[in-house]
Parts: sequence; C-alpha cells; structure tokens
Amino acid sequence: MSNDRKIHRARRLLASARRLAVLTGAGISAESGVATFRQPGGLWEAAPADQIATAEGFTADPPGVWQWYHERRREMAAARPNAAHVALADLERRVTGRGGELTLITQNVDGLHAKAGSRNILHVHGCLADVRCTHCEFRQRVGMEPIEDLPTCPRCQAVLRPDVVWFGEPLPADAWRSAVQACEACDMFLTIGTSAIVYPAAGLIELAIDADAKTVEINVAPTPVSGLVDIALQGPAGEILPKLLQ
Ligand code: BV8
Ligand code: ZN
Repeated sequence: MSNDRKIHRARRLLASARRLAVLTGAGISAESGVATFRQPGGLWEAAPADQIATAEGFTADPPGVWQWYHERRREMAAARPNAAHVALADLERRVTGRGGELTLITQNVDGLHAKAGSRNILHVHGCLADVRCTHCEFRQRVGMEPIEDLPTCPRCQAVLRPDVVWFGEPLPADAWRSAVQACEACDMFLTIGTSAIVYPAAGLIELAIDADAKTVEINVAPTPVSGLVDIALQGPAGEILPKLLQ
C-alpha cells in the first residue's frame, strides 16, 4: 500500500481515537537539530554509550561525562520544537477537547515536547533540564542554560549528576507505571522516531499491540517493530505528523 493510502488510513484512525498513547525517541527531535544516538554521525559514535551513559562511566570521570552533557544541553538550549512536536501538542488538544486523553511517553531528555505545548508528558528517561545529587536527595530544575562545569550539591557538597536514566538504571517508578497503564488502556498507539531497541521503553509497543490498540509507526527507516504495527509510515516525523492532522 502506498504511503499516501497508509496516511489516509492512519488519519481516519486518529480522528476516532479516544485513548491515545504516544512513544517518542530522538528521531522526533532530529529536525530541530538535536543529534540522535544510533544513526551515522550520531552521539554514540563519538562517545560509546556504555562509557558515557552509565553510572560507572560517570563515577570514573565526572568532568568528562559532564562535558558531553554540557555539549548536549547547549544544543538543546538552542533547539526549537519542530512541526512534529507542534503537531503532537495540537493532537493532544483535539483529543482532550473531545473528551479523550493522550499520554505522551518520551525517551527524549531535550524538553522539546513541553516547549511545544504538550501537557501530559511522561519523561521515562528523565530530562537534562534537571540535576540531582549523587549522595543526598537534593534535585533541582536548572533548565538548559549553562551551569558549572562540575556542579556540586549546595546541601552536602557531593557532585551533582544529570537527572537522566543511564544504562543499568531503573526508570522513574511513577512515570514508568503511568506509561504502562496508558499503553495497556489505549485504543491507539503511535511510536515516533525511535529505533525501538532500548528496553524497557521499547516494550511499551508490544504492550499496546497486546491491548489490541491500533498501532502506527513513523520513522525514516525500518525498525524491529515495523513489521508488528498496523501501519508503518516511512518519512520524517515533521512531514508525516502534520499530514495526519489535516
Ligand atoms: C534498565 C540516557 C534495569 C539519557 C538512555 C541486552 C538486551 C536487552 C536489553 C539490555 C541488554 N543489555 C542491557 C539491557 C538493558 C538496556 C538496554 O535496553 N540496552 C539496549 C541498548 C540493548 N536498558 C537499560 O539499561 C535501561 N535500564 O534496564 O535497568 C534495572 C531494572 C531495575 C533495577 C535496576 C536496573 C535504561 C535505558 C535508558 C538508558 N538511557 N539515555 C540520555 O543521555 O539521553 S538510552 C538512549 O537511547 C536515549 O535515552 C534514547 O532515548 C534511547 C533510545 O534511542 P532512540 O530515542 O530510539 O534514538 P536512536 O538514535 O536510537 O534512534 C533514532 C530513531 O529516529 C531511528 O530509528 C531513526 O531512524 C529515527 N529518525 C531519525 N530522524 C527521524 C527519525 N524518525 C522520524 N523522523 C525523523 N526526522
Ligand atoms: Zn547532596
């Protein structure tokens, strides 16, 4: 079936969906100039994830890991939501306006969904606008503006870390529980701009399929779930999502 026919089908499904769950990954921010992880030239090429995005990597070299995150925070501070983020915020208003609900589950830590006006957002991998203490309960929203190279806790002087989920770390319990509930109850599920290989987030797609929801993927390339979803739309999210709302 041609992409246009698929878009037409997905648009019709969206028009009648009442309980929507949406999972987004780095791809939805690509058109805002925020680097993705696993594409050629992506973030993981320069700095392998298992050295950078792990608690062990951070403990071994806090300044080095902070350096990498300062660079990403600078990129995110300059980034603006693109048409895909805006379309999702628009979709949330339409669905809630007709008495339905939309839960936006994001693996992204760039804060662009909130900037675009989305409200019901679950940051299952945390957010780079937040830091937390490596020793006590202190945490703070510092935004994306530059902070000290090696920030320390005002309470206990221990080094602060980005409040994001690293490999081998559990996801924030409340956000994860709400994400699972939303996917188990949804009648329609969209997976947008994610390579669908990082668990447990990628497992949400199978939850939605098992809940008999209508499932749609938007990605520029095939992923492990492209053959499992009802409709796999190939193309940039910034182009495809607005078409689904026309
Ligand atoms: C946990 C930190 C246990 C924040 C990240 C072996 C097998 C299976 C699993 C594992 C395994 N070994 C280890 C694991 C578990 C591991 C895992 O899944 N590893 C994978 C790599 C195999 N998971 C974990 O460790 C998780 N924790 O399991 O804890 C536990 C439980 C209880 C108690 C204690 C411990 C933690 C996972 C979170 C790790 N943190 N990031 C940050 O720095 O950003 S992961 C990182 O990958 C980001 O968070 C990112 O969100 C996530 C997923 O990547 P994507 O968002 O999908 O981005 P990617 O570049 O991969 O893909 C972009 C996509 O967009 C592509 O498909 C591309 O085609 C598309 N695209 C590009 N442009 C566009 C587009 N699409 C549309 N439009 C465009 N314009
Ligand atoms: Zn502290």
